[in-house]
Amino acid sequence: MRKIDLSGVWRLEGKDERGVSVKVPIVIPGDNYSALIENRVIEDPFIDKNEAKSLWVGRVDWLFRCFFTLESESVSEYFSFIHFDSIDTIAEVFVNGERVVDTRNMFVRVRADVKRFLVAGRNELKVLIRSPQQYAMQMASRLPYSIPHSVYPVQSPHRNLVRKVQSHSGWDWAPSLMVSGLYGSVYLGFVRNGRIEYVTTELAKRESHWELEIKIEFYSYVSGSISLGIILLEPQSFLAEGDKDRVVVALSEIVSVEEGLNVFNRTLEVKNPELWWPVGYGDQPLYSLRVEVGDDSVEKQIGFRELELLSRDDAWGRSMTFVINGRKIFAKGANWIPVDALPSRQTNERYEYLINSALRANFNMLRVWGGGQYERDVFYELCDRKGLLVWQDFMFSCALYPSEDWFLQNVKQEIVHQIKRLKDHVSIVLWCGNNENLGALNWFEVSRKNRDRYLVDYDRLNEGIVGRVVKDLDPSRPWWPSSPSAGPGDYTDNFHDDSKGDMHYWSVWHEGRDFEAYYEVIPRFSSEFGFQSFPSFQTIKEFARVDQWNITSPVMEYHQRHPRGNSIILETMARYFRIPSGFKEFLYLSQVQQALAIKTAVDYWRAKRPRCMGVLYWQLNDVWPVSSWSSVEYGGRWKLLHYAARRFYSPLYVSVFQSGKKVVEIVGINDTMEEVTGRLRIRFMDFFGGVLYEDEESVTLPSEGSLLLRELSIEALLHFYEAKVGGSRNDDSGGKIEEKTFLCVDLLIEGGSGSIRNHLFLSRPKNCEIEKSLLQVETGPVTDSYGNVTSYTIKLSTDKPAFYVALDSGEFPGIFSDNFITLLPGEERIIEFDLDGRVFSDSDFSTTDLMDELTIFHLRGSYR
Ligand code: BMA
Repeated sequence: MRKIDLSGVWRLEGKDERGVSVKVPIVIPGDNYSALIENRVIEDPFIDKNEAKSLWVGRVDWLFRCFFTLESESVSEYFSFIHFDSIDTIAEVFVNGERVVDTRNMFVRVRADVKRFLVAGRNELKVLIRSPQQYAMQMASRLPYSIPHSVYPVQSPHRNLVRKVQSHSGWDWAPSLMVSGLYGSVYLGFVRNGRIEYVTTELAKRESHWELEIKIEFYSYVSGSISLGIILLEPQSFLAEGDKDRVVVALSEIVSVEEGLNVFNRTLEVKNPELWWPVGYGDQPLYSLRVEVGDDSVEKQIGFRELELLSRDDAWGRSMTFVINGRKIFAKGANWIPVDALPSRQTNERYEYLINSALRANFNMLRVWGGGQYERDVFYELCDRKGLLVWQDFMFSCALYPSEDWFLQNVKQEIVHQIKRLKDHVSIVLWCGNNENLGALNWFEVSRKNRDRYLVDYDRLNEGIVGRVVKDLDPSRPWWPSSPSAGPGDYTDNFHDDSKGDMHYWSVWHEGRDFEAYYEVIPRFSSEFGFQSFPSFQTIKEFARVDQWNITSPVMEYHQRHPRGNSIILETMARYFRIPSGFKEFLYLSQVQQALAIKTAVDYWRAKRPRCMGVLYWQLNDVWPVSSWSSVEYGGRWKLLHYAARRFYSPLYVSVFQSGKKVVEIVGINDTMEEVTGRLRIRFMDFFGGVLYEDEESVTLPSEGSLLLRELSIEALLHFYEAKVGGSRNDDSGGKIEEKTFLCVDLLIEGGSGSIRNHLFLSRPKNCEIEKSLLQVETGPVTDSYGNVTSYTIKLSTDKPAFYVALDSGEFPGIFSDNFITLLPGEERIIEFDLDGRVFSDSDFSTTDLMDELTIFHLRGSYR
């Protein structure tokens, strides 16, 4: 197929709310907000309170216009069509003034024949995009009864009536930016006979081979015969350098086609393919499939793997376990929201960075959450290549939705398109109907009063359209009705049920319960739970001026979209910690608190494997600079939670917790496929660094399981203290023993493959009489063979135990090899600072620069 790529600089035209006309250049693919910022019509909405001044952009219509030139041959000798990956959202497309096609859904692909509208020479293309907010209001006024949705501090109304990213309208972590735009590719296609609409595959394992069923949908402009070719190639990674592509199977034939849509089904036999595995379990071989029909072709990457969602009655209720190639996978990861509130800023580099960050923190799964977007191709390609499993929601969230025909028919096109587009991505392991819509039936007065009516609406959409299309088009992939839910056929609200299905356990955040409340539930699969923190000082500096550097300042509160967010952070801090002495310490401690909350849950739930088989916290990333539940800030800085996640998600891990009883449990966790031996070192210490009790023993961690290694009674620990230090447990010289001591547990893996440390306070940190410590820091550069500085080492030591030691590289973006550390006297920690993949020559950046920018926080240093 010949393509004329229409991306590049277009014109954007509109009128602001006062009727003043705006005409600016816009880069396509891209969105109107980004063009208006670029051309200084509006100020960057991520800074200060500028968002409020830009809301008019979503209330007016916008015209996207470009010109292109065609040779007469293209016009006369080919059939031609226009293609848009995504038009956001309510739009009409015109070629040379003639209306070509309409669309009302940014999640469908738009293709339309244009041959009769094109001329040789200069042509004009216009896309008129209506105000999404006005459209939503108009549709709302036509509804027979109200259909509510969750509402956040800055909110565009009736977002549930527009098929656009739901969080564009504002969320409890997102600004309200009702963007319009054209995303992905925009091109004109020229073909001699017809175009391939979709190529999709189904894999089936037979006794001696695999069957690869290929379905080709070909839209033909003519009737006659045409060539059809299919070729499957070995994964690139299997080829030695210089090898030619190795053909696994190929076929080529002449087929006859009728004008209109033609469907061809072909089955290839593949003997002993190399299996695709999630990260940590094996490799990710991808076979290339190429299909050619006439002069059009499609190429995709195929992975061979078996997939099952084990949902079986058992002693605890009903399981929810992903099984891949026969292996039960403990899923670890987080929820994924869009990379940026402004689509123009969703660059491939940022996808790659975030996915690498997930992998570096030992994730094996991401949940593409239903209030965001079906992700861009690059996302799924990276997940396929790197072995990151994807839980894929359909894009409905925290709302009730209409079940009228105009809406259902629109949604149906979307679901059909997205399944055909995505189903061959081997990383996707689940289709999930929506986020929290089942639960939302209980959120609104109207639906509580008339649950029947709204439940019928819910079911018509969710099972009648979404679920049915999944079962028709992708029968071998598991269908999960909603997150959370107890599973197919169950319409109960699963928020508080840990016996079956997936669970969103929000009691610690939304209900203000203690972190220990996590010990009250053992979800079968925890798909959401979270705790907020502030972003780093560096990120705050990018949106708030110096007079706003206070957590209750107007700008700081503006960049917090949970109505009680900052209060919850503060109130929790007062329960667990001593109030920090300054603004930066506040930010630091909020991140410690967040990491501790999530770690409490993960330490416990991982220890409960196989009852619990998945943990995905809320949320990996941010769409703008904001105080939120993310572990990676807008801009890419890792919060302390992300460093904590790297440790608490590591395949070999030691959990330490006191779940209510007067006993500390030490549990070894091994997610790998091999038994592992190591040494367990337990130290019961005081805050001067004195060891009150010490024990070291060999341990064996069985593969793919968890094992209780030791139980230590608090009573016994108190005796050790009394025996060593003297005095009684309630002496009047100052507090209880629990407030003067802590436990430090190290798991040293045999064969030098590292160690894991965990520590436990026996009382809340604010009660602990932690001694002031003096931390020593030395830095030095690490160079590559060309003398370029690629990273830095930071040597840390202390004279007294130091907790939650956190390095902050200030202006320099980068990732530390370790952070959020428990440091004991007498030991030295060498930490590498990786400049985020960038190579700096000595002149750009030096040890002194790093020393100047480096700040070290630790718990005792955060208060006087
Ligand atoms: C969950 C999510 C989001 C929300 C988050 C924090 O329920 O599904 O809707 O942002 O809680 O409140």
